Amino acid sequence: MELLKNKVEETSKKITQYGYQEGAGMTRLLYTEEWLAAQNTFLDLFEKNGLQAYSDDVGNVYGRLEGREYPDQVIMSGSHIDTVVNGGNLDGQFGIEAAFIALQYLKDKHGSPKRTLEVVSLAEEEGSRFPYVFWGSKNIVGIADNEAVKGLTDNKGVNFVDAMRECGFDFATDRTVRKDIKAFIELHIEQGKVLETEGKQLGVVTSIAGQRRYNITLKGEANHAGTTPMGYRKDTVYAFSKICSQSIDKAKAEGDPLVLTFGKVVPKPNTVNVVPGETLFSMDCRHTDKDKLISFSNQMVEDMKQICAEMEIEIDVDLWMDEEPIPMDPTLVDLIDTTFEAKGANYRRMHSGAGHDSQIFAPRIPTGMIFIPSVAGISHNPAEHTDISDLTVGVEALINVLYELAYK
Ligand code: HGY
Ligand code: MN
Ligand code: MN
Repeated sequence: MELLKNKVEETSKKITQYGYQEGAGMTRLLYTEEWLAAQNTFLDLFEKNGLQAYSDDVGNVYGRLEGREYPDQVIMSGSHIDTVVNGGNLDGQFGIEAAFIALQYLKDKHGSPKRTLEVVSLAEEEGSRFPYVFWGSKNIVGIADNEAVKGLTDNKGVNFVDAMRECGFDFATDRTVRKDIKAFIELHIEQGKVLETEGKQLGVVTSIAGQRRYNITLKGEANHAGTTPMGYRKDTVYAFSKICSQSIDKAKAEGDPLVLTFGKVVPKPNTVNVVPGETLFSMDCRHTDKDKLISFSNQMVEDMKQICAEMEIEIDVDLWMDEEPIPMDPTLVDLIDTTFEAKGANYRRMHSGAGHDSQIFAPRIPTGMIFIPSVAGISHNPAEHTDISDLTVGVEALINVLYELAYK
């Protein structure tokens, strides 16, 4: 365990430096300089540690340990290299580090596997720079929407394709779709507090909640803050505040596991003495039940249209992400469970409220996820933390599961 603990600390230091800012946490967005530096560092680490290192057409990075009996059967493990703005250095990043450390350990201890093992550093999952999610994993399974990304710009007006080309990736659309992946295993921090509250060290993920994300624009009328009587205003921040308050109250009334978040609110012109004529805001709605997710989010949209009609404010609703709840592969869930049982691990089965690349792989490739605890359940925050002992137990758990899949 000491060896694994040192490897975790050593690898984390090498990657965290790209995108980390003292007091502001991690910001490593798709196709930025720090994103490219982190991907190149993983390529170099994989190369230097006996793996065949390569990247694909969109910048996913792989380290391959060829199988001696079934080289065309790939057991893949990894996660995403991108982060949210001002997030932590474990969400995504640790799943790649853990897979890399696991492959090194397995190679050193058991030699070549029967089936090929690959660690993957997925290009993008969060949707933090451009309003498109799972760009890395969707390209691997061939469902990326090229038309959807072509016109996208980030909040500085940089175009998606230009950003991609700046990192050396052409926007070719005939990309290779992987058909050789026989299982995908993702180790990830829980980003909630179930494991910590119950004193468990590991989670066996059974399903991933569905999520719908919207960009909503309210158009009222910009006007003078001093000369416009309250009764004559078309104030979009006021309209947003009504929408937000009513929606959150309804979400609370609906109860767990439904969650509703208005994470981004941008009034225009965002000036102290101007009645805000326009407000752009986001809505993120999630549920483990597909029908409830659809009915609740549709109702929220109807409610906001009603509020806007009463206030004579225009509303435009763009549903740009719509992922239904996804079960993990039952055989893999059982395999992970029995492996943990056999090792006397302190674990429980649970669903994931957070989205993950595993939900893109799962309908197409047998997929399983392993959780480790998040201190105080905090994530998407510079305070995101997991104790080194839990990180190390997570790597060990991943080693045991990958051994079952690739060496037996
Ligand atoms: O938002 C999520 O659930 C994930 O962190 N992308
Ligand atoms: Mn995240
Ligand atoms: Mn993540």
